Amino acid sequence: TVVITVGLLGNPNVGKTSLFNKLVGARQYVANWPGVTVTRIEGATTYKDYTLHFVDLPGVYSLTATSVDEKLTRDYLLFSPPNVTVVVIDSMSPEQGMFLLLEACELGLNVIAVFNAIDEAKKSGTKIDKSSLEKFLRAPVVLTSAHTGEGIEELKEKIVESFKRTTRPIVIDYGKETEEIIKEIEQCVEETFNKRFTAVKIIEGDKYARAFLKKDCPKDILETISQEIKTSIPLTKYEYITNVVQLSIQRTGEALTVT
Ligand code: GDP
Ligand code: K
Ligand code: MG
Repeated sequence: TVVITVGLLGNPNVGKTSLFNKLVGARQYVANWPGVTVTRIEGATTYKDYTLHFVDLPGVYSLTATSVDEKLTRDYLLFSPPNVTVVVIDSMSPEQGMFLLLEACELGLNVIAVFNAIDEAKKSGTKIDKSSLEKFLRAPVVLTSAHTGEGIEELKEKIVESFKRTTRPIVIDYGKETEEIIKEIEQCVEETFNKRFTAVKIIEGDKYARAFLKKDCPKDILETISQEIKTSIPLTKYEYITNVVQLSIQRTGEALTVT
């Protein structure tokens, strides 16, 4: 059969492992990430003519690598990208997860957005407009519950569909001044998976991304990056997300009081 590799990406505590267990059942095993003692959990399930091979990735908040866990997840996505990346988002507080989703789309990964804990969202009166989210995020959206099993079969189907489709990175416009610096830095970056993504990460202060700067680039190039430019990048992403949430997710007063 054809094997489709699937990475489960998401913030900590959003239900990645619960979904993973629901998807693969007992067909799972534990390995280690190369060179470190962090466990790596993998497992497989059969769907139609395909074997879906899942990797439960360490939880992260962004694709900027500042810790070992973050670097493991990020390097896996950069250097051995899965065929499909499922970004798991908490339906009850989706903003932080959508931030990660947007970064995965910028990197150019083949992404599916999963809004999990839909059982809780329904109970609290939160209404999620799936087709509106799909329009703004330009990725398939599946609403799931790892507790009730809702959406699990649909997710498998969407994984196969995504596998058959090619994707292109989302390009966010960071504004004139920031875009000029991104272009300058891009000139100084070695040929990578996605030079623009690397340049953006360098501007954001990612020390691992800086390793991709060419040896002959002007020494003072990093000094031209002001704090304002640096912080404008995540701010622009959050502005975009706030707008999408406002247009696609309706939270009742009751939902807002849930902690
Ligand atoms: P991970 O850190 O992303 O792997 O998250 P876990 O799978 O460990 O889940 C974190 C917590 O959320 C656990 O207490 C789960 O029982 C709970 N949880 C996960 N998925 C769901 C869901 O779909 N609905 C509800 N109500 N709770 C969930
Ligand atoms: K939770
Ligand atoms: Mg987990």
